[in-house]
Amino acid sequence: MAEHESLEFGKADFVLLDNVSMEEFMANLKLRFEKGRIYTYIGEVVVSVNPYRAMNIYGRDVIEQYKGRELYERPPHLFAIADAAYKAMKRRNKDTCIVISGESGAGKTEASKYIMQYIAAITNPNQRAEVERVKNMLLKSNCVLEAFGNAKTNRNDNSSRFGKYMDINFDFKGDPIGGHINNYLLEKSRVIFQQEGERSFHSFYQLLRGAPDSLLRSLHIQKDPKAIYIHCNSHMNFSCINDGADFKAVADAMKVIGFTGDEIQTVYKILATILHLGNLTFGVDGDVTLIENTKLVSVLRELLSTKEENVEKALLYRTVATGRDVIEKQHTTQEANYGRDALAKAMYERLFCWIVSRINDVIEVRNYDAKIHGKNTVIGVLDIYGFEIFQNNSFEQFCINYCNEKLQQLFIQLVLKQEQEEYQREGIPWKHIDYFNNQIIVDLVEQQHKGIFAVLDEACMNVGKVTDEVFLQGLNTKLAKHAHYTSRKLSPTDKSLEFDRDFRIRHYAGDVVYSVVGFIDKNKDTLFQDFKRLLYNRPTSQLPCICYFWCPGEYTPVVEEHIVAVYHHYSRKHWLVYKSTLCCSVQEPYYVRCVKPNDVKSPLLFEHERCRHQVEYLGLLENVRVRRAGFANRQTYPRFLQRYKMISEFTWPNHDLPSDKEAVKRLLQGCGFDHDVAYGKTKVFIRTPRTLFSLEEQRAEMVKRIVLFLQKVWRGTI
Ligand code: AD9
Ligand code: MG
Repeated sequence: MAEHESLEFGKADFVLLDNVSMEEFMANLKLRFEKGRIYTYIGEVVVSVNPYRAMNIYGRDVIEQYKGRELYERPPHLFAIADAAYKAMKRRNKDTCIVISGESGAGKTEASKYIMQYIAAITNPNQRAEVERVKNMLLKSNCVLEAFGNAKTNRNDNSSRFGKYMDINFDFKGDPIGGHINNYLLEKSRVIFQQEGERSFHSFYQLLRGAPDSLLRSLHIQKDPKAIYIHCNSHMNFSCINDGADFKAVADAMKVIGFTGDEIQTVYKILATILHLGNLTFGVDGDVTLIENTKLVSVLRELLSTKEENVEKALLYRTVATGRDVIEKQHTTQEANYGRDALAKAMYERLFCWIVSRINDVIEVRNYDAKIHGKNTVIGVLDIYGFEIFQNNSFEQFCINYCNEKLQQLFIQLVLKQEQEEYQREGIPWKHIDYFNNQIIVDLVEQQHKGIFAVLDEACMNVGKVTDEVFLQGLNTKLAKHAHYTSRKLSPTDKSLEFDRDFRIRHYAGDVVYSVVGFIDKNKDTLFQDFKRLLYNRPTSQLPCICYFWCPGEYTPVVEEHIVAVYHHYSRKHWLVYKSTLCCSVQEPYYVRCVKPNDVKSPLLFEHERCRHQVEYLGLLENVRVRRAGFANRQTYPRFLQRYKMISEFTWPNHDLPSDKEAVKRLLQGCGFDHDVAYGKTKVFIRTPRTLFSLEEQRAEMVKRIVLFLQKVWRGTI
């Protein structure tokens, strides 16, 4: 527990509060925020409040203060948690991960970057060139990922629109030797549409604002273009975002990472292609659908290095199978519009995945020996998009908020549930601490047969025309009695449900009204095969990377569209399953819980109600209660003895007591720590970290004495 700080700054660990009540918790959080102390512990969990101003607490000098120190030795900081995760990995030779959560704009991405900077700064004391290279790549990759995966939303000017799990691999010395980035579910609909006040991905504006005139000319883009996809001009300029400078920084970062000049040019071409696609309009002549602005077709042909007629054909026709025949069917204008937008979204998504895979190529653990023989341990850093509520919430918010439910479930399982269950199992006297378990909401979404995803998937698998309304009816039938679900139909008098298309989920973090419009379409995520053919076939497109966008196995010349659809929602589900199993079973998680102090990005404003709500739904008070009544550390008796037996004459070199448990008791009584521990059936539980720290110190002292003694024996001076 961090006790060293002056009380003027409040309690550095919520566990030290005189009374664990919401009032005291909030008073402490507020006091610390106002005094510029943005981090506070709950044991080993860091609670962070977004300062919305540059803090002078991340420099080299501060890093030095945290390096190798115990958590409670220094004021609370992200660096301390990063160090703890790093130490735990090294000491126990075990994978660890740092899970960062909080709503949109609470400071997760910034936290993840500081954590990575810290790890980069404290490792590789010998300046090995390969390790330096890996570190540099890991740090540089953030800038590229943010350019292509972040956007301004109404909640956050630099909002992550994808989930990111970054693994850093370490060799036996504890130096980073590689890494891997998993990206999850990019919000690609943003490519074609943004809500009022929001922007598309930064990359588009960076190109328009930062690219030299010659480049823009070659892409057939004017400086202030009318680009429908990014409803240009009105949203180009945000004082807090410097697109022009960022363009250069991202290009430099890409070069450092190893993107070739050709590849970078291709990236620009794809961005330009997408902007041009957005301006493409369709009309009809009799019953023939045609492209109205034909000049754009030749621009697209040039940018995609393909044939003009191929572009036109892919935009206006689709190949379908009818029985044994394969025919080319003309799109209606509506279908053509749909196809164009789907192509733009798919291209951007593939571009993003390709960029991530190129980064992975260079940061992957290279050294064969390190991979096969060496002890290779991992620290993972999970930074996803935070819980969000907008004026209009659709499928994207639904997926993002579900993802946050899963993360909360993970926290509950590990911090609140298993912890308490272990005390009970071990026979430690324990009064159960109650908390809200959001499993019920997770089930609402993912339960087999009657969860929202099940109903949605069933609707999408239906070959006939199933509309969003029919899907909503399905939900109403299956979920009518669910406490966390309702809809306009089920609650006709409810004022928050304005339209027939609305349904509402009572999330752990608040009520969200979703509009069902577009759910089926977005879940199906259909992309006409003809576009894949256009871009995949090497003779058709000559661009260096675009052919990798669609690998050969991913489409067969004529597949019924719903097969493609199945592929997509399976991928949607898999990533969530992967994430939760990953963090749950293999690794030991450390938590950073981010709080957003206000909705106006002010460094001064601590909106009490807003913060209280977050503290409540994050379960922080319950976390303090469990932590306070609980124990900081636990170890099995044999393991405890193995490490500390040398500090007691009763156990060194071996004990003759009836059991290891008795021996541990004797040892701890001898050290005067008996009052701070509890003896379970198989494990000893240590209440405060200070006790453990003191045991470690005594052990280190003893090791020193033993070494000295042995040296004397060897030299024959004894
Ligand atoms: V989202 O779910 O991706 O929309 P995040 O990631 O939680 O969200 P982010 O880290 O992007 O939020 O923080 C939002 C903004 O708050 C940043 O752009 C900074 O302007 C500001 N911020 C956050 N943390 C810090 C900090 N430690 N110091 C200074 C900060 N400013
Ligand atoms: Mg973020």
